[in-house]
Amino acid sequence: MNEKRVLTIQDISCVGQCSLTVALPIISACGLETAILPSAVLSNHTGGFKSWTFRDLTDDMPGIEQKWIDEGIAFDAIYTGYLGSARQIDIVKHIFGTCSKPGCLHIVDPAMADNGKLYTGFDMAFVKEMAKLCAAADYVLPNITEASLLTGLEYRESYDEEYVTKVVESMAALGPKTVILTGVSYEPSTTGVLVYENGKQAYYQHHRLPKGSHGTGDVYASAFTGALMHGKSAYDAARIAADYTVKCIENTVDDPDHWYGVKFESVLPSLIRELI
Ligand code: PXL
Repeated sequence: MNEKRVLTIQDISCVGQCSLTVALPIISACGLETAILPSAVLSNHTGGFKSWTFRDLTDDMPGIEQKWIDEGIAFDAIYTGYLGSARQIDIVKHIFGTCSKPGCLHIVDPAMADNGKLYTGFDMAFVKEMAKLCAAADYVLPNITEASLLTGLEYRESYDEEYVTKVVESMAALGPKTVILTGVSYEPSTTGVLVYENGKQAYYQHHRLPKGSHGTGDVYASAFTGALMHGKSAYDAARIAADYTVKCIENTVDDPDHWYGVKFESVLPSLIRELI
């Protein structure tokens, strides 16, 4: 009766273990009804493949939204990831207004950049629009590259706590209730997430594997959403999602052919045990 219904809006990269092919199975495995709104369809993601097809679904979104309004369909949480166009962001904000149940949680992963660079296909006009979506969110989950772009702060590869504090405070000043800054690493063997809420910071540090992996931001945000919808605090959800993401990477690093994503499927039981 009381099962929660989550909507996730992001692209379908048909191959590559990211965005919807990660979010739908992970959130469903957390025992939550999961609806999807694809923002675009790509043959494969843009991070390391030679080329890809890209079908922008912006024009389909208002019609889908209208059907849901007509049917009285609304959600307990809306989680957004990679969006296909700057124009789409306005539509997503509109969906926040029309398809949210009272108390609906709005979780925005501004998936658009990493390692100091925007992903292929994005520009500063998109970043400007994404900052507006972050303002409408309860929870935002940027990495340091995304947060620096969104706030106009200088991007730094190495940094101290003072810089990170400036980053989370500037993100919070955009308007979201809670900031979860991912990939905060002060030394090579560890990394972590910083949760900033009500003016207070809490850092969860964990083991850092030597190899970065594609799609881990999506795995992280999906597990975070699943945990949050089980009533976990932002900090506990951030910790559970971090532990799960580390397990996914550990499960993948020994397989050099599996460079395009992480093998999240076979370690799902560890996430489910934390929640159910
Ligand atoms: O995981 C982020 C992501 C999502 N969707 C597409 C991507 C990427 C990262 O490169 O290319 C299409």
